[in-house]
Amino acid sequence: MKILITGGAGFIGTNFCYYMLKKHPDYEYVCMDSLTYAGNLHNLEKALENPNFKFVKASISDREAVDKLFAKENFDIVVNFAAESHVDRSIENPSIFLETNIMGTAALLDASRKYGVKRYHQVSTDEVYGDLPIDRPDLFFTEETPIHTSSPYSSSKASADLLTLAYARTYKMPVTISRCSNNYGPYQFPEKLIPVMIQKALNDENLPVYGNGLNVRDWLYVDDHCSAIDLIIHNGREGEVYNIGGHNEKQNIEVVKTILERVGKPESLITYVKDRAGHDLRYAIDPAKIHAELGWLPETKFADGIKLTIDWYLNNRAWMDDIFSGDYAKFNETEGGKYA
Ligand code: NAD
Ligand code: TDX
Repeated sequence: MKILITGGAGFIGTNFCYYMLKKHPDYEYVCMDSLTYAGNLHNLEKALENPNFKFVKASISDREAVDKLFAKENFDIVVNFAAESHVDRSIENPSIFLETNIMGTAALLDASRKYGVKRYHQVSTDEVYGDLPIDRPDLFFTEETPIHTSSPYSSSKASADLLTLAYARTYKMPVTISRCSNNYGPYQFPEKLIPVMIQKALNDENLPVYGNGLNVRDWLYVDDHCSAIDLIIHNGREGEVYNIGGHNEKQNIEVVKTILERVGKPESLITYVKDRAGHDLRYAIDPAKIHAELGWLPETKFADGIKLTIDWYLNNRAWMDDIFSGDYAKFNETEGGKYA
């Protein structure tokens, strides 16, 4: 079995590479990543020691490079993590989100079709459903919830989902889609809530909480996302969408206070700042379908996962320093070039 993992030098992709190498050591893996600011080749150093793992520096939007790779490798499965993933950046500059998330997905779908890939899996997000009211804890996103996006990011992800489903219907392509809630864990880039707060707390800097801090996110430890995708690509039904989430809803302010307590820093560091434009109020996944069909359940409770995550950042301060000094980008540039 040969699997293409796109976006494997980013947060979830990196965790997925290690999860799969451990779970299916006999498979062959190719990671394709263009190493944007969110990609970090250092993440994959251990994986690259494995003869079954290869890295290719290329963009999913580069049709020539994509075609060349597919022609050479004859993939059985494609798992597309590659994306621009940060909502705030999409508000500042939507166009790269459309280019990567929509046109890049289209290029991968075309190559998967041309070369007869047996399963194309699109990694999507619960943000395609928009948001839920804070005062209706009885409501959850199901796979039947209408698409109703709020940000350029979520709109680009929804577009990619619709394209993927259109290829399933029109060309009878064997596709699956997963829509996951907020992930947390090792290797998350320090622009997302949890690593931002850990990093600032460790440096005694103010912790910027958007708006009133009462927005709710449904947190999933990254390995639980990986196990769900592993099940879907092997046993999920073609043409289906699966929601992934573990009933771990927390207000942002609760998450921030938990981090401060764990690292022993005072709540006086919390600073309320201007709210995000169009800020989604609440995300909450109903994972009944993936549980019923594939037997998936998350293994890590938030209380345990957040400890594991904070400990990882404490034990890997060099990883964070390397990002803030900009050294990782230089490494991506020089080392990444060797894999072009
Ligand atoms: P990330 O930003 O940490 O990583 C994205 C990776 O994609 C980086 O390695 C980057 O270099 C690469 N990339 C970007 N543009 C590329 C291109 N044109 N060609 C090749 N590679 C490119 O993102 P993440 O948080 O790991 O998210 C991975 C996927 O999961 C995304 O599709 C995202 O929409 C989805 N998702 C994320 C979350 C979450 O909480 N982080 C939740 C649900 C779904
Ligand atoms: O500094 C901050 N302060 C703050 O209050 C940051 C970075 C975020 N926030 C808030 C905004 C959100 O309510 O925390 C919440 C989480 O924010 P992000 O980490 O930016 O994640 P979110 O916007 O919820 O989107 C994430 O989950 C779904 C991922 O970034 C997406 O890629 C994924 O699809």
